[in-house]
Amino acid sequence: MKCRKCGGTAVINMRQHKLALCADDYLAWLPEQVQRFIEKYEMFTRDDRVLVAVSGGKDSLGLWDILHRLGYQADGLYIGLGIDGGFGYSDQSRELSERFANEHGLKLHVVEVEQTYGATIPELAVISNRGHGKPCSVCGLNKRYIMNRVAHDGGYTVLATGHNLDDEAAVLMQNTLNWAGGYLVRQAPVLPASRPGLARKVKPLCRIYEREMAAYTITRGIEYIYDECPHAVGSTTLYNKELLNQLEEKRPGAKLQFYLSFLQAKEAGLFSAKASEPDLHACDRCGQPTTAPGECSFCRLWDKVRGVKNLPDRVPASLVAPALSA
Ligand code: Q46
Ligand code: ZN
Repeated sequence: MKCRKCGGTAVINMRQHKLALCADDYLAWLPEQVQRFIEKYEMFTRDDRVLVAVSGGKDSLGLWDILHRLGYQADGLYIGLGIDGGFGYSDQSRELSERFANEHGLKLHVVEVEQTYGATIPELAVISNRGHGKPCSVCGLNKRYIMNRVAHDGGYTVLATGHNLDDEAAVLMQNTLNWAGGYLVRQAPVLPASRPGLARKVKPLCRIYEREMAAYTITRGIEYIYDECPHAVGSTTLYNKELLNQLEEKRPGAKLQFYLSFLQAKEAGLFSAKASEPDLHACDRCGQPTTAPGECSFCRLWDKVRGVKNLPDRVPASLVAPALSA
């Protein structure tokens, strides 16, 4: 297969775009695409300070690399969840994130949940008895909270995550199967900061296929963790991704079409945001915006754990080391 731009040997063939490219042209093409979507969805500009949530995986490291190459001010945030899975999942992912930051001279904030708050995510799931034996619900709650806190404490205006098209299409499929109106209204490339204290959330890779990100990171020589989080095994999201891949196999571009048609339908007013924005106020304990009366769900979760584990009260004043905050 030949590169459509230069006639050299292609490293990737994207059937949905009818486009095959060689390594050099691909490494130039993908960031151009991402730049196009950043502008199209008005995600951020070069004046914004962007915080990229990095997990050590191909999507988040690839995103950080692309934003850096495009000239954005992008720092990283790694959240240590304390997940082992028999192969040191969290340790490995932290090491790869730190290596990438060091090699590129980039700033990485690290928040270890256990050191900061007193328990690992799997421990927290057992103690709190939430999530039916799966740590994903407490994990999601902690990640969202810590990302918001670091963005706020460090003065970042934008929080970028590495969700790719496959992630977005799989979630969209689940939300559609459930006709989960509230989630469908909020699923978007950009979630504006609804209140001071919340950063704008953006997904610059929402139109990039997972295999395109894998090809990018490999071609760029970025080392990333190949294994998924051990708790992702058997998840509905992975199952939906498989189904969508089968569809894509028969109809190249089907996944992209599914997602883009959804965005267009939203634009045309198919889903109304009438479902009223929930009222936010400051948590009594930590001050982060919350919809819950009194303390936010993060603080209530950790209160419970502190009681069981007899931990000292250790809500940190800031999650950003003073030397790192700008
Ligand atoms: S939620 Fe669940 Fe993920 Fe947390 S415990 Fe692992 S699979 S990392 S996106
Ligand atoms: Zn709180």
